[in-house]
Amino acid sequence: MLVIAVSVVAIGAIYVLTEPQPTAQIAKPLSEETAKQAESVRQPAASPAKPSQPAVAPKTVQVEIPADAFMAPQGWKGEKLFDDKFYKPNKVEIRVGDTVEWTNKDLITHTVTFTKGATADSGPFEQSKTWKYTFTKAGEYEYFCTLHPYMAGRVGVEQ
Ligand SMILES: [Cu+2]
Repeated sequence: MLVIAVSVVAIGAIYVLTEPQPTAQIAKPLSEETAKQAESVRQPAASPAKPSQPAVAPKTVQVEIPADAFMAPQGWKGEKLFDDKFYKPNKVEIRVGDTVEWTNKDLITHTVTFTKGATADSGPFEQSKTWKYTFTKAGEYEYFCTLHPYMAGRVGVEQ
């Protein structure tokens, strides 16, 4: 009697262990089919977008306001001077979505104030402080320092 009871329990245990297997086997081909479908949906959408918009991660470009940038050039007649002495590099070429970060390495406070392409204005920022701006539209940008109006720089933004 005990032997029969043990074997009934054992058979029951085997049945419980083996019972879920058919379900797992049915599930596997289904998920493969779903993966194939997802792939075929993904492919046509990805290929037309590729040639016109290469995936380039947005970057941040550094521009420095060098030491002694505040010094007015001799014989200055009031014009804007696009020169590495003031903003270095003086012309930056970037893409839409990129950011330019200016760092003031001069002893004196300066500004980055746009006169063309944007209306952004850093306001005065001190030595070793930074200011950054993200360009969301293509175009030619110009900026200067309101405190030292000979200081000028450019940013070219491509699509
Ligand atoms: Cu300045």
